[in-house]
Formats: sequence, C-alpha cells, structure tokens
Amino acid sequence: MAMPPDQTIYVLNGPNLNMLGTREPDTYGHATLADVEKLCAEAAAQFGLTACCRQSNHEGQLIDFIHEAHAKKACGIIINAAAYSHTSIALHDALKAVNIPTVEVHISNIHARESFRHHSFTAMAAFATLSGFGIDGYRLAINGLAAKIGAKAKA
Ligand code: CA2
Repeated sequence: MAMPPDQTIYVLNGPNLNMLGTREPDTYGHATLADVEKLCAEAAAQFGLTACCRQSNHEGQLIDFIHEAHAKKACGIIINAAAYSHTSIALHDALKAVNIPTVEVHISNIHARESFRHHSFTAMAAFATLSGFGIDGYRLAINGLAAKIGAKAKA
C-alpha cells in the first residue's frame, strides 16, 4: 500500500529569537536558533513529520506564516511568538482562523518572570503550552502535538 506523503508541522519563532545563544544565557541558555531548528527537525522526523521552521521579528510576517501553514495543509503548529505572545490579538486571531492544532512554547518560565509576561494571547489559541523547559520545550511540544494528531513514532 502507498505510504501517505510526509506531513508538515510549522515551527514559528518570533521577535529577537534570532539572537538566541548570543545574550542573556541565564534566561535563555546557550543554544542558538539553528540548534532549536535542528532539534525540531529531528523530533519531527521521529514521527515521520517534516518541520518547516520560520522566524521573524515582524508581527505581520508571523501572521503570513500562519496563513502559509494553512495553505500548505500543515498538520500542526509550534509557536513561540516571544513578546508578541503577550500583546498580539492579531496573532491570536490568525491561529484561531486557521484552526490547526497548536502548541505554544516558551523557553523561560513566563509565570516566574515579570507580570506583563504572565498573560499570553497566543496561548488562548493553542491546545497546550510549555514554558520553562529551555529549548527542550520544543521537543516536548512536538511529542505532544504528535500524540494529539495521532502520529506514531517510527520504528
Ligand atoms: O521564554 C521565551 O521563550 C519568551 O517567549 C522569550 C521572549 C520573551 O519576550 C517572552 O516573554 C518569553 C524574548 C525572546 C528574546 O530572545 C532573546 C534571546 C537571546 C538574547 C536576546 C533575546
């Protein structure tokens, strides 16, 4: 029987995350965005999924990536919208509009930080949030997403 084509998950990272590994290691660790994207590709591949990784410092571009995920029939979204998590009703609306199973990730524990980080608009459009696991949160999010959509680990 023919195998189904690889399914794609979108991994979206927001403003300043291109700076990972260069500053604030006490908060965000030493890994770079390239390390995060490699980790995501490997975690997704364990379930026969392809990770399409995108980063932008611009709110509208992140909205366009969410629309692109819809157009490409992505089976899931992992999003760390960084500071836009706490401000962007537009990103919340985009995630609600495409109705793709979404997990929000934060590298740091946003609830142990300043009160302005405690609320997330994007989390309200996600079925789960991981916060405070460092970059391993992305791997955990992909595992959780795979379970949610019924993607099985490859032997
Ligand atoms: O903990 C997270 O993943 C955050 O989404 C990171 C955001 C912050 O605004 C959120 O409250 C929590 C900030 C990303 C900035 O990333 C940098 C990494 C290294 C150096 C400078 C910035």
